[in-house]
Amino acid sequence: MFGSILQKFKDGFKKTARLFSAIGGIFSKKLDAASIDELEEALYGADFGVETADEIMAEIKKAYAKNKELHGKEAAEIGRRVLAQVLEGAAGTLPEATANKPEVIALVGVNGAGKTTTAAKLAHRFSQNGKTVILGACDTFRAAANEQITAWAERLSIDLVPGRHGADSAAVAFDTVQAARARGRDIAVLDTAGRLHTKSNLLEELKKISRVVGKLDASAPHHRWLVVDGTLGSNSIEQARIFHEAFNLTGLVVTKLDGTSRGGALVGIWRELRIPIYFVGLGEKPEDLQAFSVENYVEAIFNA
Ligand SMILES: Nc1nc2c(ncn2[C@@H]2O[C@H](COP(=O)(O)OP(=O)(O)OP(=O)(O)O)[C@@H](O)[C@H]2O)c(=O)[nH]1
Ligand SMILES: [Mg+2]
Repeated sequence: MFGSILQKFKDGFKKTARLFSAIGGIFSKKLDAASIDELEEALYGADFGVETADEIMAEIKKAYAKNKELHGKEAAEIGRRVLAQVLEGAAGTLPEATANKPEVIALVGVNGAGKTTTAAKLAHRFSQNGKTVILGACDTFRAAANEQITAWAERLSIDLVPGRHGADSAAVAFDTVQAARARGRDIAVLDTAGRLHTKSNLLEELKKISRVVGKLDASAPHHRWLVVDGTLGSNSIEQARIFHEAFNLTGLVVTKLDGTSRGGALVGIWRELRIPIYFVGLGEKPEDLQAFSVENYVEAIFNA
């Protein structure tokens, strides 16, 4: 079980992992000054952020100064250890037994981040785990949004409260939570519209969704997760900052980590905002959503 998740992580992070193996197999031979430089460059290039890259390199250089025979494998081990320390506590976990009925999860983020895909993947995952789920098509902004999520819901046999282009997204959110209650569903996942995070009307719309859902259950939406494109580097930190300010985020889902050699930005977000990472997207298929695990992540990155 654990093995296959790790493999999926490794497969998903192929490009990130390849970044390290492509630079001359640093981890498979003795270190030297040149490979230390290469490693440093790779760490910066992968968007871990200067602080984290520096901390990793400082430890590796210290070990190398003490032992000029240091093997790449040992350097990878140091990398894993330092990165795991930086990410300590970063993995969010949902309790097995949900506290609220329904437990409301609102997904927010800029356009194209992967919200709709993630909503479908989450619904699929929860229902595979024996939970009853309902999806709310609260993106009433983009013309084809309702069709997109409806197609997912049909394909995965998930209950959906549809939206309509131009309708009030908060009303759809309200109807979804109400329907979840009436039908005794465990979890309601709200897909929302994406727009540039610099557009305040999006943030206002999200706040309204929150307020309106709060009329049914004062503590809802219980989870306010930012879906962020993991390939965007430091841009994603900026997005996280803005959404967090407006929406008091409780978690992150980092998507598209399968297609990037720069999968390190989540480290910077964690460092700055301390928002736990619940899931990572490692592809476009329903099952390509993995619970985030620090151990798996550092193992996939420092894939010696
Ligand atoms: N490779 C890969 N592609 C992904 C992943 N998650 C989403 N995508 C793709 O990213 C694109 C955008 O995904 P959507 O789910 O439509 O994004 P969105 O945030 O809902 O976009 P808007 O509704 O326009 O705001 C689609 O082509 C998805 O298939 C992932 O983890 N890996
Ligand atoms: Mg969408």
